[in-house]
Amino acid sequence: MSHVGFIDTTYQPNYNKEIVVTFYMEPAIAFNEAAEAVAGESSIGSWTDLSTLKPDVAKKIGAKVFYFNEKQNIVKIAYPLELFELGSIPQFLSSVGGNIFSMKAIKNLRLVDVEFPEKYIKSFQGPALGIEGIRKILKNKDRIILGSIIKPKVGLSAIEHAQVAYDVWKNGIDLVKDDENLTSMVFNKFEERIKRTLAMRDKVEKETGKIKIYAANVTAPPDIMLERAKYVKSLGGRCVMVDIVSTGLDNVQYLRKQNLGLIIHGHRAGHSTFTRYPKHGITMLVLAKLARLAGIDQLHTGTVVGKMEGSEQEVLSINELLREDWQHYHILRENWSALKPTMPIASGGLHPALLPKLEEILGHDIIANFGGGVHGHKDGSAAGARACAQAAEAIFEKKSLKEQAKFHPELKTALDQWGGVKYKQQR
Ligand code: CAP
Ligand code: MG
Repeated sequence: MSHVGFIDTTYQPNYNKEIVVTFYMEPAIAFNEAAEAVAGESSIGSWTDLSTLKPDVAKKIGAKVFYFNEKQNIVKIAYPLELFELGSIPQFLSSVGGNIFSMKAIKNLRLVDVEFPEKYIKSFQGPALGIEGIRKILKNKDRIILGSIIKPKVGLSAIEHAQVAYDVWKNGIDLVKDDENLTSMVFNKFEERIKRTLAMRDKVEKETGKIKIYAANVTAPPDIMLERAKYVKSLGGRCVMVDIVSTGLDNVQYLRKQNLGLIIHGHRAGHSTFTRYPKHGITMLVLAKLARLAGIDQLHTGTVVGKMEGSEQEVLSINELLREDWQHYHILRENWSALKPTMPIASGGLHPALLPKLEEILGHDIIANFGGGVHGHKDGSAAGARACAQAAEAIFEKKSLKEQAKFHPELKTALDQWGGVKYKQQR
């Protein structure tokens, strides 16, 4: 029987051949013993030495704790690629996102970041269209893309839904989306909603000469999800939306593999069940990396200024990762150039008065989504859409919203209505 030690602080990881994971760890036993247990359980080890584990195998594919800092609660582990099945997010999560989170040896454990070798990144399809593809479809090179979630989340009939979509598209919104919990309801069946909403899209495109996108929520068990995505495609749809946490990233991979040529819009409802508590779980950054691998073209990542939790530093680092080929803050250790970039989506509590600050922090290469900030406008959804478009126009022309509102009554009303609505901003 051989004893396997998983700690070697003299070890230099090979970023081309190993997946390097950074954990935040609060141990329930001695720090080094807990680190050892985490590395073992997530790779080849057990709670005892194993007669079946050959020393040469242990040496070759055992994980290595190459750095730990007890004061900062940081553990860095290098995992040889042989421990992973290429192209499989479920297998990755069963390893480094698996049993280790249940062990009594730890009080808290957080998967902070993962650095993937190029070979691993290349084994995934990534986005079919990416930022360039989305901008090409919309013929919009450099402006913020304006989106609107039809509200109420659930409660409109298919006819009403399609009419509201028409109203906002007609008045300056580029992308209309279903809400995360709107799938196929007794009073708003999926097929009817899609048929009617896409018919309205065609009508508005004819009337305005502008391209519009409808992100139809196909979230469902995989067989039904696929049927629905094919239905969207058959009616000339350009985009489907998937709730990536509740549906599962494996199902996103499955949908992407069908090569339907559709934009996949990733809604992250439920991510905070494991991303929010700062000491335990998996960070949104890691989820975003997995979403890009799986093939999400556009992903909700937060607003900083809106109603959802997420600090400026966090949202910026996620957006940078999604957009870039190389990850700057890793000193060029991770090469994502094999996969197309994913477009970040800012959503949650946005209204026109927040748009300048949003642009100042996150830049213009985003989709800005408005739900209540369009459909809560005192004069209705059409006026709400106009107010958003007027605010975006002002930003593009480098004018203040106050100046713009002098000649744009819908924006003026929105500013009067919501100018005072500010959420706590996290640095
Ligand atoms: C926004 C939204 C989105 C959230 C998701 C909602 O509506 O439709 O689902 O933005 O959060 O249901 O809350 P409002 P995140 O514009 O009316 O707030 O993007 O942070 O994942
Ligand atoms: Mg929503």
